[in-house]
Amino acid sequence: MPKGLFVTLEGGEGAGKSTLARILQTALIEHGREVVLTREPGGTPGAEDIRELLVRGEPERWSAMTEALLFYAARVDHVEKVIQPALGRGAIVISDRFADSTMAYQGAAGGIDLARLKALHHLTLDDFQPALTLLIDIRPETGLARTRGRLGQEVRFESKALDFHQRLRICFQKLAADEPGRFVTLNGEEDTNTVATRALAAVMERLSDE
Ligand code: T5A
Repeated sequence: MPKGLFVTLEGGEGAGKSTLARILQTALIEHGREVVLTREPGGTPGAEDIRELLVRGEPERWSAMTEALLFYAARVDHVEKVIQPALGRGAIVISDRFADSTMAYQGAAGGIDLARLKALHHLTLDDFQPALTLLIDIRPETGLARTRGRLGQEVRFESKALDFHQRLRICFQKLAADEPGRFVTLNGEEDTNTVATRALAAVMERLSDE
């Protein structure tokens, strides 16, 4: 049986994570692998309910700490019920966002000390982390322009001021620099095919290492 691989996609609003996740899923299935495509916040019925609380409503509806606790409540359910079982049966799990989003959004951009968020992670999930994180790095102006005019009500985070989005970009870049063994950074300003080709190469390299 192949070994499971946990891959996460991270980046700011409109970076292209969902688009890339679908392309990777198709490509890896063609390589004969079971692929579980999932997302945060969400991925289980209970976590999707928590998502509704988080992504709708006024930008200042919750404090950053309340958000972090809600994200971790959803994350524990997601890890226990979807991610770990899939890894256990040898699947590749691709999650559109995971814990690095909490570090960037609630930490650097939201003002919570990263050490406190790391302690929350450890308390709830021990040292569980992705084997590979693909960071799609993009200027906030480019990403937000892509999502502008989108239909629907899930715009709570997109509605925050530009400096919030700039802080989280810098945080993602720093997280990647701090853990070069886990992160691969992709230039999200490049066209979709180029981003996908680089991403698939990174996943295949990681699979060959396992
Ligand atoms: N959040 C989440 C936290 O605050 N803390 C946390 O711990 C977690 C897990 C989730 C929100 O919750 C916050 C972050 C988020 O604000 P979400 O719906 O998952 O909400 O929001 P996003 O992850 O930002 O999803 P988006 O849909 O906004 O962005 P994507 O998935 O990065 O972008 P995508 O693929 O939908 O693409 C957007 C558009 O750009 C085009 C696509 O066709 C699409 O039209 N596109 C490209 N165009 C040109 N070149 C490319 N390379 C392109 N790639 C995609």
